[in-house]
This record gives sequence, C-alpha cells and structure tokens, in this order.
Amino acid sequence: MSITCEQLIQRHEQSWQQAIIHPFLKECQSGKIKPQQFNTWLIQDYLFVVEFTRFQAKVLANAPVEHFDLILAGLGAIKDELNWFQQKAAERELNLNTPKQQTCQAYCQYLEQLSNMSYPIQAMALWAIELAYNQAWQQPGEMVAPYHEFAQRWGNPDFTEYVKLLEKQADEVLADTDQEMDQHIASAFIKIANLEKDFWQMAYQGNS
Ligand code: MP5
Repeated sequence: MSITCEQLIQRHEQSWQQAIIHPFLKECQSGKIKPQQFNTWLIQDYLFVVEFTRFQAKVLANAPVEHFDLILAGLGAIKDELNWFQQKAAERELNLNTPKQQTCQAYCQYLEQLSNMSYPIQAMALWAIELAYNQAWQQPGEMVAPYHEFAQRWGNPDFTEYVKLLEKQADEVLADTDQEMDQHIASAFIKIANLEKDFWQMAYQGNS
C-alpha cells in the first residue's frame, strides 16, 4: 500500500495545523503585527525563497519529462516572486543582504538534504512547501492592507490550482513507492511541517 498526499495530512493532522496556523498570520489579518515582526519575516523569507529556487531547479533535474511543464511554470513564477520580494523590501527600506537566522538556515539546509533524496520525496516536498503557504495565508480570512497583498500572493485561486497539480504529480510517483520509502516520505512531511511552524515563530519573535 503506497501513501498519498491527502493521507499524509490526515495522519499528521496536528503537525500540519501547527504549520499553517500561527499568531503571526492572525495578527497580519487584524493588522496588529508589528513592522519589526513583519519585516523579519519578509527578509528571512526572501532568503529562503532564493534557496527554494535552487531546490526547484534540482527537482526539475530529477523529474520525468511529463512533469517538466509544471515545474518550469513554478520556476518562471519564482523569478517574478524574487523580484517582487526585492521591490517590497525596497519600499520598506530593508536590507536583504542580511545573514540568515538559525531557523531559516536550518530550513535551507534541509532543502539541500532533500536535493539528494529520491524524486518521490522531492515531489512530495515541493507540494507540501507550497501547500503550507497556500493554506497558511488563507487560514485567518481576509487580511487588512498592507498584508492583503501578501495573503493574495499565496492564497489566490491560480496558486491554489498550481498546488493541486503539484499534489497530482506527487501522488503519481508516490503510487510506486514501497513501505520503507513511505516511512521516509512521512518523516520528510513531518520535518517540513515543523520547519514551517518554526519559521512563523522566528518571524513572530522579530529579531531581524
Ligand atoms: C514558501 C515560502 C512558499 N515562501 N516560505 C516558506 C517558509 N515556506 C513556503 O514558497 P514560494 O516559492 O514563495 O511559493
């Protein structure tokens, strides 16, 4: 019996909820979040996305040709996203040339580890990382300005559709895995959920 993306969420519901529900997001929704907290997130997330771009390029290198279209679309969109982050940072007069905090560093290191794992784990990870933001930014409900724009970026219907297609691709390759591999996949899913939770917490502490 092989595993599916949906089963991963069902079996690890608590870890997943902690990845997508955090006071940081709730306070973006209400407008209560402090600039220091939000700016910490913005800088550190830019640094994360730079490494996530490299990760996606490595996933492309391992993917079957039928999966190229979607991964290349993701890579195209991430180019625009990096430019957008730079623009948002400039508007706030933030320096993106900042060291990674430990939590960001730990997540980026895990992306590097994932780069050396098999394609089914990578396809699942790509889906889980994108789903985390897709759900996290929608979860609290309509956000006030200026946070609305951020919530829209990951919560919009096109992004939701992209994440569904990533799930479909991941499920295709998860269908052929054995029990031992399924355990590795479940551990990677839990690890990603924990790193997402830690990332919100790092931003909430606002030490950048
Ligand atoms: C994403 C992100 C989503 N930006 N940051 C974290 C910590 N997790 C997931 O990735 P992308 O490339 O912004 O859609």
